[in-house]
Amino acid sequence: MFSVTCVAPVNIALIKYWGKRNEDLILPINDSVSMTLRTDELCAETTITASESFYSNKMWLNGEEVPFEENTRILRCLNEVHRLAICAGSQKIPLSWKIHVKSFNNFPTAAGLASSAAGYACLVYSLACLYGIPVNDQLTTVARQGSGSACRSLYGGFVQWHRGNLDSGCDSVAKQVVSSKFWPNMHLIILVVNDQRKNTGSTLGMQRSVQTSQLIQHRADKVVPERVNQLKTAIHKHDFDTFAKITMKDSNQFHAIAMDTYPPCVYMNETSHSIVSFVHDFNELMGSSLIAYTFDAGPNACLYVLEENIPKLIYAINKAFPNDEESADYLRGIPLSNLD
Ligand code: 2P0
Repeated sequence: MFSVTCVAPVNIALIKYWGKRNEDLILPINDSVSMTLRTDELCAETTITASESFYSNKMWLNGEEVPFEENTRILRCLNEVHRLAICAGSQKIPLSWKIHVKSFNNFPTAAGLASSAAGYACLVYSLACLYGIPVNDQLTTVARQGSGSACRSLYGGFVQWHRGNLDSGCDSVAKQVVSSKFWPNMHLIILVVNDQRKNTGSTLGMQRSVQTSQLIQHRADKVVPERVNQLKTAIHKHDFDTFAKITMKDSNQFHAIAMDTYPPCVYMNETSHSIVSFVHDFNELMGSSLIAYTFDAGPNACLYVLEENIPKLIYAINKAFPNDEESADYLRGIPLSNLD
């Protein structure tokens, strides 16, 4: 019997992945860029045991058994890892042995907090460790076939998922832009607006957007390539102001496309929009962009902020959105006037 346990953190996109050109291989229509959180933060933890005595492959997610053999994405990841093990000549354990997978998320599953990214990254990384195959760009193509955004969680720091041009998908890989040490004072604060399962899952939502949005191709062809370059330059220069503006614009454009989808995908709610206004008011009051919001396929706000600005931000959040909803000025439309 062999067993491995690994953790993989969530990544939060700055330039969003939204739309596939190949549903089967999970090939995106545009590049995306994200930041991976640290391994002691929002994480999936997965233990995989392989044994000669197991009769079938099985999987448990947060303690509940979930179908394995019926899940084409899990099967594809397992088959791809087996293929890489054969290519690498690794004979650490026999490929015929069945596996049991136990995975836990330490945060709400499917609430737009990138749970599938951490989950599939962790599954594929654990399989790679189990079968003794290297963690490299090729492995990211396997995680991609579990869940697109998962390929970005195999690396730390800032990561770019290249859409690639080949039909085979072998050039649709994630690569690290810079490690987390490059911008160590970069932090992410998540304001959990709602931790319930989202209405329209990302897979279905982006499928509908590709079919019905008239804006999505313009974004993929004309907007994202330039934005990715500008964002990477801002990261390399530690230019938070530019980083923030690009991040916020890209979140807004992604949600504009979600709304341009028919029927529309409505992920942000009233509180999310209040947070957007709060961030713009805060930045205006401060004289430059000290906070960047970004929203995934859910109402929760992810706020990028440098460490030195966290106390000001927390103070302002508590003032604008006190725990007592009755006195939440911001929700009642009263703008932030000063921070005294
Ligand atoms: C992202 N999202 O770049 C974007 C922003 C949600 C909004 O990647 O169908 O769960 O498994 O490839 O990876 C969510 O999409 O979708 C996502 P599939 P996935 O983070």
